[in-house]
Parts: sequence; C-alpha cells; structure tokens
Amino acid sequence: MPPKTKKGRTPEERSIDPAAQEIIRWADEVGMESAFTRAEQMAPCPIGANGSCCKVCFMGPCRLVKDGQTGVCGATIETITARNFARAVAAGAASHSDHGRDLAFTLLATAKGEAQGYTIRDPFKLKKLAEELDVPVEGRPIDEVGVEVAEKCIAMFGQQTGEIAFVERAPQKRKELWRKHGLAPRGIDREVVDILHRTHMGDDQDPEHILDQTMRAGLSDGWGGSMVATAISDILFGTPSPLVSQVNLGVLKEKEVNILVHGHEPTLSEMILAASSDPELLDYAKEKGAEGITLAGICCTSNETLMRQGVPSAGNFLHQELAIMTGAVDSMVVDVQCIMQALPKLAENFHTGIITTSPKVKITGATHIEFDEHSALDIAEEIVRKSIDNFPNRGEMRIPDVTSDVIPGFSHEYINYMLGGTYRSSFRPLNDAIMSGRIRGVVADVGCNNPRQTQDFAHDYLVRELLKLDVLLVETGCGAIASGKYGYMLGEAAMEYAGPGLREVCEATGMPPVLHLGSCVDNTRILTVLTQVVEEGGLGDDISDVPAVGIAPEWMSEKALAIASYAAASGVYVILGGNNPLSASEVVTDILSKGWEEKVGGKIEFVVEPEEMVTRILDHIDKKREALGLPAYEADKFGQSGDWRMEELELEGLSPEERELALYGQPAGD
Ligand code: XCC
Ligand code: SF4
Repeated sequence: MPPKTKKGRTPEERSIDPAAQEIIRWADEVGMESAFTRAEQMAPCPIGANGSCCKVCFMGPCRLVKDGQTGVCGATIETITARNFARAVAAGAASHSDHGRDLAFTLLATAKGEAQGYTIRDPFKLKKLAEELDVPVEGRPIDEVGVEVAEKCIAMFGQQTGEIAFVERAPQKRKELWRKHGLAPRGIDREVVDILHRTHMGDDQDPEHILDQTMRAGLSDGWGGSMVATAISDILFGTPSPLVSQVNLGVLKEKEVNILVHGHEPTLSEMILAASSDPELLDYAKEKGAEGITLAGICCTSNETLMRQGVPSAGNFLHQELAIMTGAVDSMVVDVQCIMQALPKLAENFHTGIITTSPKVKITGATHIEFDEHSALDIAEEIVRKSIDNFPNRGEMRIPDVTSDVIPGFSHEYINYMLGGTYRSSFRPLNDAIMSGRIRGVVADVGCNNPRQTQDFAHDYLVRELLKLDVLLVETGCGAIASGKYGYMLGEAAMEYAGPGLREVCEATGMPPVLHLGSCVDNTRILTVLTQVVEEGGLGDDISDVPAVGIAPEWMSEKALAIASYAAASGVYVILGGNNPLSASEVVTDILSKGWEEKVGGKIEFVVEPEEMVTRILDHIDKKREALGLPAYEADKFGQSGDWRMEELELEGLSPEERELALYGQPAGD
C-alpha cells in the first residue's frame, strides 16, 4: 500500500525551495489550500495506486485485493495492471503527439502565409527535415518546402502501414531490433488507437503482448509525435542556443503587469511575448500605472520560451498555485497539460485572471479566449490588454525575493557545435571524455514535481550527488527548472559542483555540467544526442551500449510513463521515483524490468529512495563501461590542477630517461 502523505507537513517538508516555503508559510497562516495540503487530505486510493483496479467494463469495476482473485470476466491481476499501464502510456503519447500535430498545422498555416505573426525562423532546419522526408528543396521557395514538410508531418499521424519516417533516425542496430520484435511504430494515431482497442474488455489478455504494444505506441511518441513537436518548434521559433535568464517566483515584478504563460505549447506564448513588447501596449500599461510588462512562464510553456527567447521562468509544476498566491499575477494564460483545475477557485481570492486558450481545454471559472493561429497576434494583444486592465485591481502582494540565474538553450545542434566549433562540430570530445573515464556516464534527469514528495528534493539530491561523481546531466521539463532554481545551470559557475574529471572536460570544452535541453517533448533531443554519440563511435553500436540512465524522480503524469516507455524501448535504463503503480503484479513489474531488458536492452524500474537510485545508476553505468571494455571509473584520476597539466606538457618530447629524471629526480630502476 502506498504511504499516506503526512498531514500538516512543515513548509520545509513540502518543498526545499525557499520561495515556495515562504508562500506555503503564508498560505498556512491564512488557511489557504494548495496541492500541498490537498495531497495531505487525500489519501491515495490503495487499489488504484498499485494497479489492481479495473474499470474497463461495467460488469465491474473490479478491485482485485486477494491473491489469485480475478475480475468478473476472469481477468487476472497481470492483465489488469498491464492494461492500466498501457492506457496511461496511450494517454501520455496522445498528449505529446497532439501537441506535435498542432505545431505541424501551425507550420502549414505559416508556410501558406495564413498564420498571423509567425515566420519560419530556422530555414536550415526546415531544409534538413525536408531532405529527410524526401521533399525536394533545390530551387524552391522556402514556403513551398514548408507546406510540403508540414503535410508530410501531419500525414505521419494517420499513417496506417509501414514505419514512420523518424524510425530511420535511430542507430542501425536499434532499428533492426525494433523490426525483429514488431515494435517499429506505424502512424501515431494508429498506435494509440491500437492500445485503446486491445485493452477494451475481452481483447488482448497476455501481459507481455499488451506491454509490447505499449512500447510501440511509446515509440510513436518519442520517435514520432514528440519529435515532430521539437523539430517544428525549432523551425518556427528558432533552434535554441544558450542565453541567460532567471528562474523562480522572484521574476515577478511588483510594479509591472505580470503575465504568466503555463502549459506546454509555444505557439500562443510566442505571440504574447511579441505583444508584450508592443510600444502601444506598453504605453497602455503605463496609463494604468504599471512600469512595464513582464512575461514569465510555468511548466513546459516556460521551458519553450525560456530556451529560445530567455523569457524567465516563475517555476515548475508545483509553483502554479504559489505564483497566484503572490498576488502579483495579473493573468495566467494556460494552454494544454499540467494545468490544475484548482486555479480558477484559488484565483478568486486574488485579482488574477485565469485565461484558457486551447480549443481542447476549458475550465469552469476561467475566461476562455480561444487561440487560432490565423489571428494569433490579435488574440495575444487582446490577452495582454486584458492583463493590463487587471493591473489596477491588485491587492496585497508577497513576491519572494528569490531568483537564480540560468543558462538554458542546449539543443543537440548546439551541443555538437559547442564541442567542436563551426568547422568540426562533433560529439568526439564527449565520447572521448566518457571513454577515458573523465566523464563516468550520462544521466537524463527529467519529469515533474509531485506534492506527495518534498518538492525538488529528489531532483536536487540526485543532481548534486551525480555531478560529484563525474556524471554529466542533461535535463528537460520540471526537473530542468528545479536544477535552474538551485544554481546548477549557471554554466561556468556550476563547475564547483562537478567532480574533477567532469570539471576538466567542461573547462576544456566550455560545456556546462548540467545541460538544459528544453521541454518534455524535447526529450527527443536526448534520443538524438544518444544516437549521435553511438554514431560517433567508441561507445558501442546501439543506444543500449552507452553508459547512460534516465530518471524521473518526482513524476506524476501519464506523459512520464509514455516517455519512460519510449526511452526503455530505445535501450535506456529508466528509473522512476515514488510509488510503483504496478506493484500489485510482480509479473508485470518484472516484464518492465527484466523482460524488457532482455528484449530491447532498456527497462523501467520504480525506486522510492534517491540514495538507492544513485546506487543503481552507478552500477548500471559501470556495468556498461565494463561491457564496452572501457577503463573502470576512478574518482581521483583526473582533474588535478592546471599546473599539473602544464608540467605534463613540458615533459612531452623528452626521452624516457629524461622524463624519469624530471619526474622523480632519479633515473628509472634506481
Ligand atoms: Fe507537467 Fe512538462 Fe511533468 Fe512538468 S514535467 S509536470 S508533465 S510540465 Ni513534463
Ligand atoms: Fe472487471 Fe473484467 Fe470488466 Fe475489468 S474487464 S471491470 S476485470 S469484468
């Protein structure tokens, strides 16, 4: 049974973030609820929590609580837990992918000249994608290419037979493995519908078989829908490269109109950014007594605008309510995913306006201003104007004076460039560093916050411990925002956390030890990096050979399970924190770990304790190093002072005898 969340936790037990603690303390004093307190009031349902509740037909719902018990139809605990997991992955894959689809439609409208305010900002990336999709580029205007690329991407969703195009991006060995096991995904919609079909009452009832389709649908997200989202976001809004910005609630400004964008899609938020620097609207803000307009983000909409335009981030998932509680948010503009229904009711205590914008998302109590790319700029201006109108309604404010500087913006293109320079951009320096043992391995820290845990505790602990042990971190989503808050994304300044070997590499290449790769759909950038690392050579010939691990220690959403599934199916060892939602079935828990590892080289495990995660991460990395025949990691081997390196250089060119003499003051053998 999952543990109940202790009642009346102190602010420190609820979050390690000082900004959060400050607001939580205030909320406790005035008796205002939030996800932190609701998690304490709402005990997790023990039957749902371990996967033993089946609701797929109305002879039930059946709750299997005794050994050997079956549902009315005879369904076993193995089938029920596998079906529950599969359906969660289908929902997660559908969410990411639908986001990708909408971007493809925005590209189409943009290329046809029908989308107000958008342009193709990265024509190079568009041309590259065109070549990949067999769209002719030579001698054609970029818009024409854009139309055809958008149409091909849209078609990928409904592709009925054959593999989707991005399967080709994977390493050769991986593709062969997928083909051998029938896992290479067809169209995204088809794979998701397939799961919903086969988990309907009376269909697929073999847990391993259900979970194979779960991998396939996951792959249609990771190498399909999400990959489309990343590619087209870069094409429309620019491929990220590093810039400086700030995170945490302190980015809100007392004397300016504060507009928060929250959710996942960059489409509208990019236009709101444009509108908020419109001189006419700035004048209007001044008329209303504000000194300016501040735009900031929450969750992954924030990651999108932070990465590309340096728009500051007010925080990750559990900051959405806390931001409103500052009393300084004039509008919170939400699009899709991770938006708590609690927001409109909470906002009634303040002046904050909650504005829903997606045709798919309405929330009772919120104002709906529907987004349409054909008039995006007009809509954005309307939203900004409304926010300005709300500024004079502010009451008391409490903005925590807490911010951290961050340097986000590490697209795989940029990492490649950073490591090698314009003319010889390559992953070689990274591979060499891993091979020599300066970098022990790579960990992707991704995923959410979960109010049943202490906010950011696990993210912070894991990043700190792993850096010390020379592990390079790549991050996305709310995990990345967490790292930003605690100073791990400061580029050079973050070097103090890195172990000696990692530090040496980072100093030599200018690469920070923790890289912000973007939003949750940008986990596809990690797949691309891993593939390029494989192709660079020296670290095996498949993703499963690379000494790398993926973790989501504070996950809460179905999308996290979709990401975990495609990462595992791509050969990555994935560790998820918190409660195992399949613990009712040891068989299914084993299929995801041992079973998948045998089949595809990657696996999913659920581990509660962060210390135990570190142990398993390092064991895995060291095991992979050994399998590659790389030297075992030694903590103190590298990274002595720069003087030492100078002296070593001076020894070059000496004969062996002279070296011995120079080093030890006596000839060898004496
Ligand atoms: Fe949502 Fe992407 Fe999770 Fe954060 S990390 S809570 S899913 S915003 Ni994706
Ligand atoms: Fe119960 Fe079977 Fe229906 Fe599930 S499918 S609710 S186990 S009868």
